Amino acid sequence: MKLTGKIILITGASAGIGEATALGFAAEGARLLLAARREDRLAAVAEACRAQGAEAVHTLALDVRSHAAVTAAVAALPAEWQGIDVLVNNAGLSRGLEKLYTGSVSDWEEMIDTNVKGLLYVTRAVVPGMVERGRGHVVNLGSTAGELTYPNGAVYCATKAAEKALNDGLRQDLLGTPVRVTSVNPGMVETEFSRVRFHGDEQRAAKVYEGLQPLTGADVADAIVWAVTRPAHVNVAHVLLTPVAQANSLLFHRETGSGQTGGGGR
Ligand code: NDP
Ligand code: 8X3
Repeated sequence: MKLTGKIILITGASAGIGEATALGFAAEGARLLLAARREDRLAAVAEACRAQGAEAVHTLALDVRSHAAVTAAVAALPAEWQGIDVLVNNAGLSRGLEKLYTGSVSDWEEMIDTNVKGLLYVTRAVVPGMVERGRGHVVNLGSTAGELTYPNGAVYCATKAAEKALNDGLRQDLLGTPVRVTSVNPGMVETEFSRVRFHGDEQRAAKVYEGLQPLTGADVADAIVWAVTRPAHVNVAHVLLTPVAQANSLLFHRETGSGQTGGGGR
């Protein structure tokens, strides 16, 4: 599928995987709707996307945790931006790495509100239009964390297990329409993810990637653009990609030692 002129909405486009995905689609000549909370960062990504070849870019300052804000933002899109062809549900985060029985309730709420409810709100606002127009593709960001729970990460893992269920359910519910649904499930990707998880503790974040070569946002963006550019009759259901030094969400090989288990180093 060619992407020239296609409208792609990416949530969480101000950093990391979302930013790289925006640049990946920009290089294909798409029209980009970039959403996140940090407007200054969105403006910089928009500029880079224009330079990369995007046909047009429109930014949306949006907190996906607010159902009212999501609904209003999608309804208020200028007419020329209403016909969204591809939705990338990428906005998400982890907070904390703690035992479930002593974890922070506000961290849990932030993860569930963003990763599960935010994904639902944006999907609910955008997908009916795709069905009406008879075209569309939803790409959801899952994770190795949704396939196998790791110690101290149960709530984040649960949000990604929910993403897997929602991805599969949406694909079933859209059967009989031409709208496609894909889950892209990366292992460790070095972005702002761990800094956010550890509430800005840079040293702790850097330790997560010590001794192995993690994925980059661009590696994940490649998989997303690939899934979206398959012929219209092909639905890529799941893509699982990890660094070579990661077997699953529990098992890594770090150059400083042999294989580690138990989520060590996160
Ligand atoms: P980053 O922290 O680098 O980027 C997260 C993006 O999400 C930012 O653009 C942030 O923008 C946005 N975001 C967070 N909360 C909200 C919100 N309430 N409303 C709108 N936007 C929001 O992390 P990644 O790029 O690594 O993560 C992107 C997705 O990939 C997440 O769903 C994550 O779970 C998933 N993932 C990440 C992996 C990794 O190892 N990094 C591996 C597997 C999956 P802003 O703060 O400006 O709102
Ligand atoms: C992010 C990957 O393993 O750091 O989903 O949780 S992990």
